[in-house]
Amino acid sequence: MTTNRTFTMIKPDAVADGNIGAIIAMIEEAGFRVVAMKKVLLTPSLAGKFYEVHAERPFYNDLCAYMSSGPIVPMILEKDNAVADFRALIGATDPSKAEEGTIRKRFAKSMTANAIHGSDSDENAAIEGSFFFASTEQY
Ligand code: IDP
Ligand code: MG
Repeated sequence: MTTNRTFTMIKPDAVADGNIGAIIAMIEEAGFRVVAMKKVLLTPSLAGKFYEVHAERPFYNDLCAYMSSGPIVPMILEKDNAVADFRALIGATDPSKAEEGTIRKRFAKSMTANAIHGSDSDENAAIEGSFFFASTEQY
């Protein structure tokens, strides 16, 4: 099943660098509507819970430390074909491989500090959105 929603977080490096506005401008210019948004500071334990699927990966501890190192901006976004179109907009995980015109090409600093998250499936978009937002039906 295809839904028209995805979930994203502007990560600590991009927030600290003052790039919230520029990134949201790219997201809106690409045709996404911001359904829900806030700014939060995760504890390492909450970051670990969010990235639990990566718990066995060698970069997991660094990822949890980084994702709790400063505030992030989680958002639920809406657009036709949202999950796939948003993955295309953010670009490759490794910024050295991110395509021209993508958010990570412009803002990511490293494989870990790569500026932004994008859900990889409709199922995960729903799970990740409900991690941060109680209910978005009314938006
Ligand atoms: P994605 O964010 O492009 O979906 P995932 O493989 O789901 O990439 O990894 C989640 C996050 O973990 C990445 O965005 C990045 O911050 C970090 N990460 C992934 N692979 C590596 C790695 O090899 N070294 C360091 N950090 C990594
Ligand atoms: Mg992922």
